[in-house]
Amino acid sequence: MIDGARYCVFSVGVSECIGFATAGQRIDPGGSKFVWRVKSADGNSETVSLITYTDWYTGEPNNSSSLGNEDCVQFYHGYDGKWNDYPCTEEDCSVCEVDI
Ligand SMILES: [Ca+2]
Repeated sequence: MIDGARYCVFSVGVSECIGFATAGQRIDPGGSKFVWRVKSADGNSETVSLITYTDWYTGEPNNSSSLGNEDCVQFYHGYDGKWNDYPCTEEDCSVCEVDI
């Protein structure tokens, strides 16, 4: 059986990804407050915590997309892996946590 987290790591090569979705999400539309929304392993519960450490790329978060509000957080390859806010509706590679 392949679990979702491991599958996303091994099915998509890192070199194919220009950005990685995270669990970060804006909570004040157009503002600068973001939280981590992390689901439990069984998916039945969620932990929400205010993001206090940030690593935004210069000028981010800018909420500037023509596609809609940039309410999700990604690690963006074009920004040396620093953070970018981008539309939650955009497909992206995933950051996964796996047991080792
Ligand atoms: Ca942005």
